[in-house]
Amino acid sequence: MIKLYQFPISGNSHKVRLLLNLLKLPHEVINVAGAQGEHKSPAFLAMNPFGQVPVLVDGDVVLRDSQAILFYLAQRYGQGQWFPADAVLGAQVMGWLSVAASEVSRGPGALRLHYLFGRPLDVPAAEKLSADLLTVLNQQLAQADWLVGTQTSIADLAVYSYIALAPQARLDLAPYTHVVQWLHRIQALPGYVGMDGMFPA
Ligand SMILES: N[C@@H](CCC(=O)N[C@@H](CS)C(=O)NCC(=O)O)C(=O)O
Repeated sequence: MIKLYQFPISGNSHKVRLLLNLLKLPHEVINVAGAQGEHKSPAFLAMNPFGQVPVLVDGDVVLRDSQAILFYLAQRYGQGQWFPADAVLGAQVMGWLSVAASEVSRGPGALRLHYLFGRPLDVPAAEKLSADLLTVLNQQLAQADWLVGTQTSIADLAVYSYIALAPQARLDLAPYTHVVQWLHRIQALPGYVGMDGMFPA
C-alpha cells in the first residue's frame, strides 16, 4: 500500500493527502515525530536527504517534495485528469508548481510558520509577497474556474493548501473574491479532505 510520511500540521503534506483522497487511492499515513527529530534520523534521511516531509513510498518508488509527488500520482494514477497531456497546458501547470515552491512558500507559508512557531521573518516583505501573489491569483481566477485550462489539475492543489491556511498566516482573503470562490470549488470536489486552520476558519 502507498505510504505517506508526513506531519499533520504540514501544508505540503496536506496537498499530497488531498490528491490521494481525490484519487481514492488506498494509503497509509505515517506521522513522523518532528518534535523528536525523527525526520533527521538516518532512516528518514535515507528516504529524503533534506530531512523534510512529505515523503511518499509506493512499492520500490521513494519520492520527496510535494510538487514532485503530486506529479507522480497524477501521471501514474490520474488517468489524464490531473496533469494535461498538451505541452502548453502542461508547461502552465509546471509554472504554478514553481509558484507553489517559491511565492506561496516564501509568502503565506513563511508567515504561517512565523505566527505558529515564532520562526524569524521579514514580515512586511512576506506580506507584500503574499499580497502580490493573491492579486495575481485573483486576476487569473476572475477569468477561469481553475488555474490551468478548463478542469482542475495539480496546479490547483499545489497552490491550494497554503492559501487555504491563510487564517493562520494572518492574511485576510476577503478582498480576493475570486480566490475565495476557487477555495470553495476545491472544497466541493468529491473526496476532499481539509486540515485544521483552513479557510473558512
Ligand atoms: N519543497 C518541499 C518542502 C518541504 C518542507 O518544507 N517540509 C517541511 C514541512 S511542511 C519540513 O519537513 N520541515 C522540517 C525541516 O525542514 O526540518 C516540498 O514541497 O515538499
